[in-house]
Amino acid sequence: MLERTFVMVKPDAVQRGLVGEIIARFEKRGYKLAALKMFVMPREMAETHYGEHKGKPFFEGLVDFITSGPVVAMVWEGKNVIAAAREMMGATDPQKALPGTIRGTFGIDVGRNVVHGSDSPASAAREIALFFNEAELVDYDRLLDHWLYE
Ligand code: ABT
Ligand code: MG
Repeated sequence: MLERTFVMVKPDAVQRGLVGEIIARFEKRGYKLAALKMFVMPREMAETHYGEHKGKPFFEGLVDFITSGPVVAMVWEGKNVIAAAREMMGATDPQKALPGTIRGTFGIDVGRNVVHGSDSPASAAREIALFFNEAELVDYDRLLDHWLYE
């Protein structure tokens, strides 16, 4: 029942001081933080992460952007968290993202869309394995789960 997804605060949002705001939304919703780290993504890792877009006109600019400064990479855990995180983030293009979503609240352009979240269970598994090793995925009990799940 419990899923894990990969969420990343992109370099634009780190620069703009939105790390806490984005983490807070997942915390307040009730999702459980399973891993967290900040680093500048090596180019090779970025090309692997965005491999599905290789050859597209925006690929080089996308890799330039995502490697341009620190990102905050996270794993969030909970019921249906993969789809829920995508809904919380809003559409890829912030112009099309609903008000109240992360991108609809904080973003303007598609190439500066603030946050990343895995788009499927297969992507989540692949991305978590790309960014974290087993020891970095922290397994712990939270006493409040009883108040979140019926
Ligand atoms: P990511 O979470 O970054 O993967 O975005 P999302 O899954 O919502 O959207 P996709 B389609 O995976 O876009 C990846 C990044 O490519 C940028 N992009 C996308 C463009 O700049 N122009 C385009 O026409 C498209 C389709 C937006 C995404 N990220 N950033 N930064
Ligand atoms: Mg994507």
